[in-house]
Amino acid sequence: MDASGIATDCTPVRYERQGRTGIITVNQPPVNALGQAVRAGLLRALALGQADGEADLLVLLAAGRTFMAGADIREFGQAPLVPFLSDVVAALEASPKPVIAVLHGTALGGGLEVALGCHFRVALPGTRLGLPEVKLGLLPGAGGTQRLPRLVGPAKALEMIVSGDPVTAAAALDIGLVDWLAAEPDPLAAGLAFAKRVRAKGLMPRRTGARGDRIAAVSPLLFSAARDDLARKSPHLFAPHRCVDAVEAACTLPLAEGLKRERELFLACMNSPQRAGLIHSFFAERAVAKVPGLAADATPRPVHRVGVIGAGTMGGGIAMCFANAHIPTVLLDTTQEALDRGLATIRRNYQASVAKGRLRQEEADARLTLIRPSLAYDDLADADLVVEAVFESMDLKKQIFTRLDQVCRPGAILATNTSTLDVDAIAAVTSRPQDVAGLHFFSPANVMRLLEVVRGRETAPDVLATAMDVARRIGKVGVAVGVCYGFVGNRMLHQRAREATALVDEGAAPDQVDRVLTDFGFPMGPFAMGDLAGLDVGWRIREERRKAGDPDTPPPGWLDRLAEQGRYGQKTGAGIYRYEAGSRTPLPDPVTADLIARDRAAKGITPRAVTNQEILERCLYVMVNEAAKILEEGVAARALDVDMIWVHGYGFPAWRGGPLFWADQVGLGTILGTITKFHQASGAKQWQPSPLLERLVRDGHGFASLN
Ligand code: T1G
Repeated sequence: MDASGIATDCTPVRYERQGRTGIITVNQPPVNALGQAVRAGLLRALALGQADGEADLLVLLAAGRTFMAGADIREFGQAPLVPFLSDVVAALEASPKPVIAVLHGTALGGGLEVALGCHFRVALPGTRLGLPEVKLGLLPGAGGTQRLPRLVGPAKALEMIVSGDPVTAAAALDIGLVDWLAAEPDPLAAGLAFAKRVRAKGLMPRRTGARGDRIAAVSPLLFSAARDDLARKSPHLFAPHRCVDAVEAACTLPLAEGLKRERELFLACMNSPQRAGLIHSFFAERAVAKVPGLAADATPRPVHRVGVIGAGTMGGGIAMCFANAHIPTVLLDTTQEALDRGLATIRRNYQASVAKGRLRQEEADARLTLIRPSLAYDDLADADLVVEAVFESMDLKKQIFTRLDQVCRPGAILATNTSTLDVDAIAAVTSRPQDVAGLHFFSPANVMRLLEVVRGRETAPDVLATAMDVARRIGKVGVAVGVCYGFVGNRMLHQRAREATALVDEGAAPDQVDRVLTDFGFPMGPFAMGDLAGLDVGWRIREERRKAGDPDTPPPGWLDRLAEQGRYGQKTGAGIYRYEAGSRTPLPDPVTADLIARDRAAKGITPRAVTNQEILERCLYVMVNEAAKILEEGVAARALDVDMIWVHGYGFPAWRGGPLFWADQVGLGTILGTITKFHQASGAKQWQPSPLLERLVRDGHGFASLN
């Protein structure tokens, strides 16, 4: 109860008055999402404010770490509940008393739309403001596409709504999105201070919806250019195109009709399967951070100093990840040349970010100084975590871990970046296997968001908890996996690569296979990816496995012939495809076609016409079947873990939700039927239906039931 004696609880919203200022506070942890209760509470509190004769203006703010971060995403896909958010926004805008929104933390989506309905907006330092709906396969559905253009102009609004990226408080002031950057540390103090200014200037409500000056005479070229850009950059995505339609409506229709058009477009997005896939990705990305079965008291160990062994492409990228998180890092290699080469690459990467305006020079310099080159293992003695990132040789990795076991302090975590080798065998050469884990980064390590956190047989719970926490701190999507050949991602990739190669053996062309997968939504197909990663990598691994007598590795074929000729892909100007000088565009190459034809002849294969549907089914269903085996073995705990590994590590389109979410959309019965058909036709092990898949089909369940 405050000095004025007025406080009414409209849980989770509260109305109270301080002096002549009515204060509406939303309090719905963790992010004040605008669920039904908050919407209803806002309307009740607003009505109280209107009725409160002592209050001449109202301040709207939120408790906790952030202003409203949007509609409650969990409500999507269910029957819509009244009051609708657009009704709340309209009521705020219509208020006869000035309403001031005070923004802190993240004012996103419906939260920013609520603020756009208010008459004045004040932001605290550090606030981020945006309309990220498009990232969920949606568009702002509570007036954002109609009011934002009226406030900041159609070009800026289009940029913000189509990208979904937030702007800073300072930028928001520059574009007129907010009226004032508060110096006060807390929203209430800032609101009361700005209320004084409004009162002093006798300011009346300013209704954004009524403004027309910024949307008059907008050239249609703005929208056609945006559509062309989208057709080039995101040909598969539905929502961004609808965003352009909605902003165009704001510039061509009166507000009421524009809002109606926005609603139609919003519902079209809501009904698009892409929305379901992207919302699954949103929640799955957060769920993977919570490792099932990891004891709540498994407290992460402190990690303030890190060591990275190997200054090659992976090691350098990994060192950048830690420096980017402001963690001092010792980068160790065996020769000064190797160190100089590694540091030069790191320096070049930072300069490229500065040149693109993504990083200030001082920040780049500061990060570079956090990476200390070294030739001496003793410099790792006080490291809290060491990541080994040398090339794939078990002997070399065992030597390194034996050395680390001697020099590193007790309690230090020893991690390997191996992508295929047995983490338990590496741990076994140390006296502390409980402190060993895998941290499998993806190339380029400073860019790719995925981090497979490999839990060995002996890995201690707090070591796993530390690794997951480190993933969060360096901005990665950490996914916990068990030990097996290729862990989760590469094990499935291996099956897809085998099927893709077999399809070419049987008659398909590499570019046909790649086109089927890019049409599906992958940024590139398996063969173009092979050329990017380097055909020598796969060739050396196959050669090692053939030498080890692995029955699973096929005999040498056209892919090996290419590598034997030194055609490693982009880095040698030719691989499966050929590349014009300075270009990364893969061009079909008659040399490869000839090699394939001769390889088929040598194997007695008469090529046949292969349909795109067969290519899609064989490349993706083999992954689904392998993923089911991985889940059965417990190498992955949940289907969503597999989904996030493929979305963040292998370019599986996020709008399809990941391979197992997608499989549920296709229908596991259909997939199992086709897998069984392929198995009967080929007898191949990879097509042996997974018992888990059979069980799910029998029980009428989907992979979602395993989340
Ligand atoms: N609805 C429901 N739950 C949400 C949520 C939301 N909007 N935002 C976050 N959560 C949950 C999240 O799942 C997690 O739960 C916890 O809150 C903490 O989140 C009509 C159509 C705000 C920047 O897209 O970007 O408005 O895992 O771990 O890293 O036009 O959350 O603890 O159980 O992410 O500090 C538009 C989404 C909605 C913003 C905070 N809004 N949220 O990040 O914490 S659509 C968004 C975020 C819309 C209107 C439309 C981030 C964050 P749990 P967190 P964080």
